[in-house]
Amino acid sequence: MQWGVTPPISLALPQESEKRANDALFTELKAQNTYEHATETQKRENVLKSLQSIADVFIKKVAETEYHDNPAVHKSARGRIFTYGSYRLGVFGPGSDIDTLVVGPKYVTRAHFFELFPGLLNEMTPPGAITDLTAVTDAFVPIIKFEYSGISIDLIFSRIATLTEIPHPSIGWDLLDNNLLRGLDDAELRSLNGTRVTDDILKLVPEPTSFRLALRAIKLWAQKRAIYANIMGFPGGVAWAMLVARVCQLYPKANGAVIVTKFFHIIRRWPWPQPVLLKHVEDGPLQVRVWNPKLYKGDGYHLMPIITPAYPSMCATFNITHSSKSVIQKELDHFSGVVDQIMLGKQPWKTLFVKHSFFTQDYKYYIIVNAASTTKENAKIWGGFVESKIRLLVQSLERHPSIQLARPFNKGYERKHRCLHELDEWNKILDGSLDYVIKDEENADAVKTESAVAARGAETRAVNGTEKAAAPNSSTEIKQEEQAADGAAAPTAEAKDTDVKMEEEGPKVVFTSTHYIGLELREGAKSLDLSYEVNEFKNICFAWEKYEKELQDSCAVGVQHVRNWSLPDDVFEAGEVRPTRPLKRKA
Ligand code: 3AT
Ligand code: MN
Ligand code: MN
Repeated sequence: MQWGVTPPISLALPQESEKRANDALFTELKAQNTYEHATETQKRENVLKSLQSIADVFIKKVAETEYHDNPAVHKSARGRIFTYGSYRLGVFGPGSDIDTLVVGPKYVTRAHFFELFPGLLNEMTPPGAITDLTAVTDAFVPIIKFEYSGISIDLIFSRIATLTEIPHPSIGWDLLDNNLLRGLDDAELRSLNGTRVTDDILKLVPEPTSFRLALRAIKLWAQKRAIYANIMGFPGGVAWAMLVARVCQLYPKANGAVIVTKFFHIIRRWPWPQPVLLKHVEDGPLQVRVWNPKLYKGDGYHLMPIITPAYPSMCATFNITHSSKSVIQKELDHFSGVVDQIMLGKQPWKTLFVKHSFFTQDYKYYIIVNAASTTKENAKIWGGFVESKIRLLVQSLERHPSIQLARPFNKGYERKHRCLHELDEWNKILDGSLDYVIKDEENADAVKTESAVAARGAETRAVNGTEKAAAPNSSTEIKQEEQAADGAAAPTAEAKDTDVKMEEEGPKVVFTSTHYIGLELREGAKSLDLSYEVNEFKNICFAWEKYEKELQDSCAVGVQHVRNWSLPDDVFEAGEVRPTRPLKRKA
């Protein structure tokens, strides 16, 4: 039998040494804390059982109002819970959420879900069990998020428009039948999609145990290397899962350790933009778009297409940019050598999971994008929006003739500052020097520009327990620069502990979320003017309707560049060596 779209490469069973390597991998993954304790997993199962009961009551409630004169409908009214994401794939760790889907019959709508489910959650669980509940009705995938006994839950809903009754729990039922999608709107289709894709992936791998072990290893590796983040233009969890699944199909009898090794060798040589497919792309009963570069020009631009198996197939990696592709390629090349050493017993598995050096070594120049707000709530909304646009900035930086590579760090930093300025000045302050000319470090003018950046950074530093904010003073620029060198425009880590106190006293509190983009310049590029790219990016941010209507008075965005030695303290971990400024030649 053939798994996937080509015959297997090898049907070999693991050799003794490969079995030992597999055991060692399992041991290392446990040591890296990627597995949670069995009692915690039991807790998750109980939570899911409870959610199933709540879903049944929810559907019954709707049945009673919509069909009050039809007891037959009440009697058979029930819902069904499915999961997707890492929980469904069996690769969740201690910090994972449970991605959960509630499915109801045709008369139950998303509006019912948002109206009734939060109340039922509170009524049907012990007091205090449900916390931090937020409902996002207008999201791409509408969602209710909450913590249930300390476990994060992402809860989404879809009805099945062709069913008046959800099958009895004694009947095995999945969502893989394409006809179940008939009559649904886009949000409902997307809500069903997560479960359909994960279920399909599991069906399309020959040996789930090997798949899971290998996927845990690859996910941990990708996280450690900062190349795991869909929103930032790297593969997300589903895309990494599909890559590993494809390798499993090519080596149906291999164990996890062998899959990991083959993963690096196969994916490193993948003839992109040829897509990674787990099965042939299916046609289906709906008038919806299915990934097809022959039909849709846009699909032809995907650099590393990894295609979801379930109808309607989509590209899970449409976000990938030239830079992220080249970063991923470099990582694959390097670690293909490392895994070979590991399989030869010359290196331990932990060398695969070594941390990235994004801030410590990789770049000389960094772009800093700051989204700021005077309220925590708006900071979340505005920060999320700005984050979703970083990729566009990265793509426009990539088009700049002097830039070889622009790599966003995979996660943002949330901070809290005290600011001596009114917010209307923040758009300027966050920009640092207000110009984006990066010049050769020998150039005296450039050094001056950078001091200005750093000095402005100093003005906006947060106050921590030991240090009060230095009032800005342009005549002591050099001194402030020194101060700021260890924290330009960023507070130190301790600032978080003093949050409460800070809010009550003194100057305005400003919340920021900050993203870093590492820049590699083309050979010979001595100076670089990024004002066009930066303004274009800011205009995109300022053009957001919600910003214009609601956020303008409380939110700001700024972009600055810094040298590696001016990065803030809190991006470095204890024991990491931060870049230092080379000693200046006295002229
Ligand atoms: P964790 O173990 O939870 O960290 P995961 O793979 O389960 O890993 P998520 O819970 O973030 O990751 O996501 C689960 C799925 O939800 C993956 C994807 O199908 C969907 N999803 C997550 N974020 C988004 C998004 N912003 N837009 C669309 N789908 C998303
Ligand atoms: Mn998850
Ligand atoms: Mn989730």
